[in-house]
Amino acid sequence: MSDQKIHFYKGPAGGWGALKSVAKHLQAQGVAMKGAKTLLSANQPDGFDCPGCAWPDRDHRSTFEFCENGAKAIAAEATAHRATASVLGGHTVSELAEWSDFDLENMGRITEPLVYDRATDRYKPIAWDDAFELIAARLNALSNPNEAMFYTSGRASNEAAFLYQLFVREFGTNNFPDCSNMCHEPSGQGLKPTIGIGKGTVTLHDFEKADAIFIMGQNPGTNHPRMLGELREASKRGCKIVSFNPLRERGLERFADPQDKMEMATLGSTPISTNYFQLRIGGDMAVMKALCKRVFELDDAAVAAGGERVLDLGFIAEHTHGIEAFEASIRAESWEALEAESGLSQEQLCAAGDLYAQAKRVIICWGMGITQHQHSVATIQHIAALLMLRGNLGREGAGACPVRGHSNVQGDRTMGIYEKPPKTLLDRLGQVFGFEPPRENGYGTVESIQAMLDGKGKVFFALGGNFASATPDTIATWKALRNTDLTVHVTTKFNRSHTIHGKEALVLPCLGRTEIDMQAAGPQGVTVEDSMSMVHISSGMNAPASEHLLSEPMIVARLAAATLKGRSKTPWLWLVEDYSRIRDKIEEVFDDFAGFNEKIKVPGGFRLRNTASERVWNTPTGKANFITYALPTDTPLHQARARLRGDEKTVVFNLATVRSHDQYNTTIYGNDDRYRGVWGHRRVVFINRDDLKAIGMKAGEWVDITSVYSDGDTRRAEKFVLIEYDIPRGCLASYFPETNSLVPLSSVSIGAGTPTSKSIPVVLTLRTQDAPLPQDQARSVAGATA
Ligand SMILES: Nc1nc2c(c(=O)[nH]1)N[C@H]1C(S)=C(S)[C@@H](COP(=O)(O)OP(=O)(O)OC[C@H]3O[C@@H](n4cnc5c(=O)[nH]c(N)nc54)[C@H](O)[C@@H]3O)O[C@H]1N2
Ligand SMILES: Nc1nc2c(c(=O)[nH]1)N[C@H]1C(S)=C(S)[C@@H](COP(=O)(O)OP(=O)(O)OC[C@H]3O[C@@H](n4cnc5c(=O)[nH]c(N)nc54)[C@H](O)[C@@H]3O)O[C@H]1N2
Ligand SMILES: [Mo]
Repeated sequence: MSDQKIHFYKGPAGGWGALKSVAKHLQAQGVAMKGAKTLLSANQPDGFDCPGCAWPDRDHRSTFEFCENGAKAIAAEATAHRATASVLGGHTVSELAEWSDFDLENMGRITEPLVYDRATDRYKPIAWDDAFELIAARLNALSNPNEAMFYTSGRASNEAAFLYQLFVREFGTNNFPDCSNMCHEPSGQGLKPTIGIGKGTVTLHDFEKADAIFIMGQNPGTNHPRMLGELREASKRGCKIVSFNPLRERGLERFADPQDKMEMATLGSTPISTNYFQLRIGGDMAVMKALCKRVFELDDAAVAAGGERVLDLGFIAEHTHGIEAFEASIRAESWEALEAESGLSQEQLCAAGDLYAQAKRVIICWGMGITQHQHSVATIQHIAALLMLRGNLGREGAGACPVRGHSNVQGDRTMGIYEKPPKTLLDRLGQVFGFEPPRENGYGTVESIQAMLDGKGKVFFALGGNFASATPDTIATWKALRNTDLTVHVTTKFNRSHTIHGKEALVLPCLGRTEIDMQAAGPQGVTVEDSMSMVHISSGMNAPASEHLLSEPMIVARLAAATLKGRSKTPWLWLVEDYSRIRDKIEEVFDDFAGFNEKIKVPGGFRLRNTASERVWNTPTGKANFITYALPTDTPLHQARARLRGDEKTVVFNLATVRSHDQYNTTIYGNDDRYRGVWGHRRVVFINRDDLKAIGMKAGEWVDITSVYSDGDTRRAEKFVLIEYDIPRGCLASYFPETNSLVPLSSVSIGAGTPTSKSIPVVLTLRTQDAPLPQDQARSVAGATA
């Protein structure tokens, strides 16, 4: 307990704290020397793409762009620790299942393929050929290809993803649960019908030109640290940076660039946000509506005064559809309702609207604080609408910027990892590879879990990720996975999902991004697409963690060759001798990749065509569409509060599950959350001081969290310590994956199926048996001073 403490983090984001943290992580992974060299190759023209996040690289310049959390991700992969077959086989899987995520991960890189042995309850080595034959036999024995699910985590390269989707479709199904289903799916689903493309429209160049950058529901200081560099530059030249976040986040307040000698020497830093709006969790649609309402009001005033119009009438007339109905719906919303749902006052909302209207060029960025709610799709359509009102799309310095998570999650989708494939893609695949692709839509993530629960999903195959930990409704999901006949995980390290297995189970170790990928034609590079549609090559430079590892493209190719023997016309093993052959095929299927192998020779690669940024609208109307949607007043939170009204003692809170500074999704690097002032803890709940008083609890006391849904099941997460924090009343925050058990499978965003991990109605109950933390340690004043 002695190393567990809570105290205010006074420093800026970045700075010396970041450098110290990296040194610690490199040392812990035993990679201090090799690690330093490895870090210098991150995001370099001849180096590898950092597996940390999907934020683009600035010009691939020769200086190393320092990123603390990128460094941690790289150190985790380049670790000197090895989970050899004898290390893993030294424990039963039941024993390993009791270990923490941190301890599982910390065993290090897996060195050879493993198969679960039921008799001894242990993983033991298996030859690669035998592993592929086993999977092929089980897949081919299914009564229907749709009984198999093929998960992807967004680190898979374009080459691996392309082969994977081709294999799965030749096998006969579109069941592609994907991490994207839990992540930015609503961004794609929201933007596609609105602006005709399911991606963001901006590039880094636009960040240099914007007059205002709005950041909604995103914590770049932790999750996209290199973005802070752009924001810092913008802030220095007077660009307004307007944040909407229920929590005070250090990285959105101040940033010291570890590469700026002056800032480091003087302990100086640059303020990031010029304005910080602490809205209520789930209040973003109300905020977007309020900003639109303000724009209409300002425009009315301009008309009355005979001044310059606030609406961009030219853009609206030429490029959009549906303004009349949209305007009517916005004008009909009352300020009272918008205040109640956003948790911001009319004055604050109007001030934010004024900031928007005063800026000529505006970028709106968003992250998981926007996408993991019931009404995320509609919220994102309102973000697009707000941009459209002033022509902030397809023009320099302006646009939509959904900030993607995994380093190639956007590329995987581009390559066709999608459970609802467009007909054009299937037609093309069929032509190029000479087969008849399955035409019915497949399962996404939540649907796959349901299918496995219902006994309809019998084989679960994962290309990366940690499905058992990343998904909601933990008890149901684990039951689903255990209900299968076979689980297979392609992975770099041992994780929770490998302990929650089917009747048979395989763990197949692959090369990581940082490693040399040697094939028949020599060392191979792979390609990735970042958040801004830039595609470039990534080549590893470290010796592989073990001589038995295969690359992901090779694993997919050998599996396909074994499974589709005699049925497939695709030259699987020939394609992986030289990945430029795979890229030639990608080019044959996707027109936007014309000249692929040539284009990636240019340092920094090339940008995929982005129609919306050219003001070409691939929508049924041929225009950018204003989509109207009434302010929701019947969410699970409203329902829970209505149901428990009258019960004086029970307060229903809205809980958001977020990332700490020391984790990469389900990979836990450590137990500190430096910028939020938490040290040595993960089981914490951030709560407002006045709420603590109202429920008669104190900071440092321990609680259980129970979610309140109407399906009759009780979902509880136990033993969390209360931390006083600068967060609006009625709102709580806690870390994922510890709290995933609270979200039922049925609670998903409308139109995208994303689990609603950022708005969980919950109640807190005191645990009396746990000794409270000392008061002074549990009182966090983080943010309160800003
Ligand atoms: N180091 C590191 N980097 C990562 C990751 C990681 O785990 N670690 N994960 C990667 C992945 S896959 C992703 S998707 C991204 C995730 O990056 P982010 O989108 O930054 O993810 P989160 O930490 O989930 O939380 C986002 C923010 O939303 C705020 N928030 C919560 N609820 C609401 C709300 O209702 N409205 C608003 N406006 N804000 C809200 C939270 O306070 C938090 O600051 O990062 C990627 N990069
Ligand atoms: N409650 C709650 N749940 C969430 C979220 C949330 O905010 N709240 N966020 C959601 C989001 S945004 C996402 S993207 C998902 C993430 O879901 P996933 O992508 O499934 O999870 P990760 O933790 O990123 O996966 C980490 C694992 O990937 C494997 N791995 C690492 N590198 C490689 C590699 O190069 N190749 C292969 N084959 N494997 C590798 C390692 O085994 C590691 O343990 O979680 C979602 N779940
Ligand atoms: Mo994500």
